[in-house]
Amino acid sequence: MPGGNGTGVVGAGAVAGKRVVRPYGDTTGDGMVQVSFTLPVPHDKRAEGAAVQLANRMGIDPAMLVHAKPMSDGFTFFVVYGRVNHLVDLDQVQVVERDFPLLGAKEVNAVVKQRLRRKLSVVGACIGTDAHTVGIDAILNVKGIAGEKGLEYYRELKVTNLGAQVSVPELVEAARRERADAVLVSQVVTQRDAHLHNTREMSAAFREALPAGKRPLLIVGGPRFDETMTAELGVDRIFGRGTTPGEVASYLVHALVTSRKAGA
Ligand code: B12
Repeated sequence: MPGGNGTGVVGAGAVAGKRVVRPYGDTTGDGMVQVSFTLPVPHDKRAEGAAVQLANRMGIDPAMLVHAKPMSDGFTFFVVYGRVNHLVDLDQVQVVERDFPLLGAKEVNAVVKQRLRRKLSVVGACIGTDAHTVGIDAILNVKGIAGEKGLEYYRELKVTNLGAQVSVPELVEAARRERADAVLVSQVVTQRDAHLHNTREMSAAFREALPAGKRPLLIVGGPRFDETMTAELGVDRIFGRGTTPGEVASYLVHALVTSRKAGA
């Protein structure tokens, strides 16, 4: 790693004993970052000045405008490079770490067969108006992703993939019909926080339709979710970009079989 000193303290300005980092651009700890954004203004000198002013207000000082390109009538795209003085204390960073073991397909099948003694039923869909099915298909369909086969490949999992633009009532109905142990929902479009609204609506509908203990495990995924928001969204787990089917299968086994009594 550039500038790493092996002690966990990286970059100039580090506070003794703390794992503190600042961005690296040309030299260790110089704090240099690059940001890009679009402003709703035609490309001219004033627009470039506005981009620099915005960057300054974001804490980038000095800010160098390195790229400006008209996007369409009345819009300009900018790239700005410059220094920030912010530090990041790695010990204060909150992320969701994987808290379950990663299992292979054979292990997943064996645990489900031996301990659940029936197939584990999974129902998946893209809800709302979202038609981005590539992500949920990557997790559910046999073709999978990143060299891993999807959940349909697992002999002891019964997968029902409802596809795109499924309404919440349709999803709840399918979950009942399939006696779903887990419901997997994908949300890719985040405009106006659609993914958050849709997820809250979905979890509320399941809470209303089924009593606690009869409710399936609720899992949502998509590239722009904050994995720490499970309680706020009323779901059991959130998976972000780069998720693989193996991680999801392992989590299902952990949450539904090994960490609780079968049938509970
Ligand atoms: C392909 C694509 C489309 C295709 C979708 C085809 C299909 N059948 O899916 C088409 C052309 C239909 C499309 C349409 C639109 N799209 Co589009 N699309 C994309 C694109 C290029 C790739 C998305 C993708 O397939 N990624 C690959 C998959 C494998 O990754 P993933 O979804 O992140 O999934 C992984 C993880 O997130 C996770 N995961 C995802 N879901 C789930 C669910 C569970 C349960 C779990 C466990 C894990 C999980 O696991 C997956 C595997 O690792 C993105 C841009 C981009 N590069 O990301 C834009 C993008 C998503 N689209 C966008 C937009 C705006 C649209 C449209 C609104 C455009 C328009 N004006 O018409 C429409 C909306 C259509 C609709 N009603 O939803 C925007 C969204 C912006 C935003 N803030 O929301 C993006 C980001 C492009 C952009 N930069 O503007 N799109």
